[in-house]
Order: sequence, then structure tokens, then C-alpha cells
Amino acid sequence: MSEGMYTFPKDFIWGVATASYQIEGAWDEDGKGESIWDRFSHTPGKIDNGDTGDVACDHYHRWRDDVTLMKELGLKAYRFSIAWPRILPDGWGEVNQVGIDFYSQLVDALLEMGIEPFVTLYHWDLPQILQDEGGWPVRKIVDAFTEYADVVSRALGDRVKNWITLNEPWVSAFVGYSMGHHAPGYTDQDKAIAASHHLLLSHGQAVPVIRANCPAANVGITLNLSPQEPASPSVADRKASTWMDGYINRLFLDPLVGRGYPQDMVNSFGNAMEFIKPGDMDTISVPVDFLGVNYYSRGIVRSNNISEEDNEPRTVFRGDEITEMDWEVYPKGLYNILGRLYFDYAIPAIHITENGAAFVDEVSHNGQVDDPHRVSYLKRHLEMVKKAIQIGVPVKGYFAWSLLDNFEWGYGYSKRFGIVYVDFQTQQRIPKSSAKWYQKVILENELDATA
Ligand code: IFM
Repeated sequence: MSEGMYTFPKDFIWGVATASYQIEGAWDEDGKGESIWDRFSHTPGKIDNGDTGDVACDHYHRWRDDVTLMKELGLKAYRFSIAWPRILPDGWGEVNQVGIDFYSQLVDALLEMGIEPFVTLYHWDLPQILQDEGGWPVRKIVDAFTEYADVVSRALGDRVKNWITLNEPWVSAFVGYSMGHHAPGYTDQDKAIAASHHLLLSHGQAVPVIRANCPAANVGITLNLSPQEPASPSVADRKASTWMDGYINRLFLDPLVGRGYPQDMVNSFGNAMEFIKPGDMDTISVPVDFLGVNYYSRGIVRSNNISEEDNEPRTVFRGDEITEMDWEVYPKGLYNILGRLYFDYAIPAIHITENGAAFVDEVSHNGQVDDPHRVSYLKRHLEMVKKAIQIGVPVKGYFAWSLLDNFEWGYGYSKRFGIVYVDFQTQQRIPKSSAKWYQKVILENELDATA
């Protein structure tokens, strides 16, 4: 084998990921209830350009073609999420059979094509009716989520073996309830902290229910993880980066592995954690089969509490390569995170459930979309995955974010993450050069780091 060629383990799972609200459209069809993202995107001023997910990639009507496209790309797995309000329009109670049928047919079609479904139960589209009763900050949501997990795993558990309870609970809790950039758009830190606890508790309560309905299930949870590095060796910057690491990474990782909430976070949140009830931490730390990792970039943390002059030398700057999201391209951060998960947290199996980049993509005069920056991004991150595997980290699969250009939340359609270009006027799909590159990697199960 020539230098720079990396061969992946034989059973390595190559996939792509999407999420219901970002691609489905059909926001009020076939009995679907309103979600918090329907409400949020229909509120003027919340989303760039006034975009909504009403139509998105129209995947709800075009899913057969999208599955065929996945087959052509040689994908081995597809991670998608279920829209809770399509299944339970009132949050709980009466089941909308048409919603179940939609996902059931999708699962059948994937299996027929030899593509393994990875189902995410919650990728942010909470039924609005549950938000009207308080949403994630209010404890009864935990039972609603458990009922939802039960309904879906009963319906699909005979065929779906891979389950992800939640996608990025940090984002649901903090971007939705504290920063207000995401639905439901609150700016209340106490609500966010309560939301994060109830998200974790929902996960913990749902895992045994999924296992009961699907004994062969592999169940996990997906976190957005990102190394946080101090901008300088100053005490203030190091303290700030430790806090940020607690907030983004440890606040979720520690309780999931049974370490409880990190003490520095509890101290910093103060009395806001009174909602923890006896037994909660055991429920949250229920054993899982894998951890899903979404990785995009690192954070470089600088304390606000000291002046520029006091804080010299400032030794860490972000690199010059920045994506359209204004995120630094920093592949080594993925390696660092993976190493930490294995050597510090002893996580037994990991899937990279999202990794990818938004760049400006244009259709050329001959109808092609050439995206060398995305190819380079994916390639360099996959090199880090391989290096992590070589030092013993049990990375089992990799899912590129995303199959299709889609609704990028507050940014609407202005950020393209897909390996397949979507013309949102015509709904035409054009595989970008990254899709063709990825197809080759999958086919050969090998990464040519020199090409
Ligand atoms: O589009 C999102 C996805 O829904 C969750 N993870 C990050 C992606 C890019 O921002």
C-alpha cells in the first residue's frame, strides 16, 4: 500500500446524515402537528431571508428518489430523524398512522437498497403543543418523550437496529432557551439548565423502552463536542476555557457516564439545579451502546474579564481556513476529542454522526458543482478518524453532514452543507464533486490522503 493510503476496518459504517425539519417540508400535511420550528420560522425576523422549512428539500414527497440517490452513492447507512409532531400531533396520545407509514416505508426502502437506517428520535422539532405547556424546562416532557420513543420503537423496531435518542441536547437547551437563536427562542438561562436536565433524563428514560421494543437495538445519544483551548497561557484564559469545556462538553458527558454534573458547572449555575430528583442521575447514566459525536470545529477561549494588555502573550489564533459558518477548519480537534472520549471517558463505541462544512457552491455552465474545499475538509477529518482508530479509539462509523443542502436553522437556505446540491426552486439534486469523492472512498473503504 502506498504511503498516504489508509484502509478502514472492514465493517466500518459509511453514511450521511439529515434531520426531519431541515429536509422534509410538508409541514402541515397528512395530519402532522405544528412544531416549535414551524412556529419559530413563521415568526417574522427569526430566520435569515424569512426562510422557513415549509417545503425545504421536499423530501417528504421525493424520498424515493433520495433513497435511490443514496444507493448510487454507495452509502452503507443513513441517519435521519423522525418529526415527533408527524407521529403524535398532540405531543402524546393519539398516533397519526400516516406519519408512522411515511417512516416505515422509508425504512423498508433503505433496507431494500442495503442501507442501514440510523434513527434519531429528536432533532429539535418538538410539538408546539408541548412547548405551550412549558417545553423542555418542565419535567412532564420526560414522560411525553418516553411515550413518543415507545410508539416509534414499537413501529420500527423490527427493522431499525440503530437508535439515537437526542441530537445535540446542548443546542436544544442553550441555543433554544438561553441564547434564543433557535426555537422556541427564549433567553432565560435557568430555563436552559432545566431543559438540559430534562433532555438528559428523557434520554435515560427512553433507552430501556427502546431496548424492550427492540432487543437487538444499538442505542446511543449524539452530542456536539468541541475542544476548548485557552487563547493564551494566562490564568484568566485557562480558567475561561475550562469553564467553556464544562459548559459544552462535560455538562453532558459527565452525567452520561455516571460522574454526575461537573462541580464547577453546578457552582456556576447556583440554585438553578433544584429540579434534580433522587434517582435522576442513575436514570441518565443508563449504559448505551455507542456515543454519537458531531464535530465541526474547536473553540479558542479568551476571558472577558481582563484587558488585552494583561492577557499577553496571546498565543493561539484560529487558522485562516474558515467555513461559511465562520467556523475554523481544525481537523486535529476531532482527533483530540476522540482520544479524550476513549482514554478519559472509556466510551466503548463511537460513531461520528455529523461532520461537514458549509461553503459557497455554484452550478457551473456544464451543470456540475465542484466543491474542492469540502472534499479537503472531509478528507482531512477522515484522516483524523483513521489516526484515532490506529491508537485504539473504537470509531465504528462516519456520517457526513449532510446528504443534501438544506434548511440551516436560523440561517435558512443561505448555508450549503450538502454533498448533493439542491436547487431550491426546482428541487433538482446535483451530486457535488464531494459526493463523487465520498462514493470512491466508500467503494474502496480507503482514504487517499495524497490525492
Ligand atoms: O445543521 C446542523 C445540524 O442540524 C446539527 N448539527 C450541526 C449542523 C450544522 O450547523
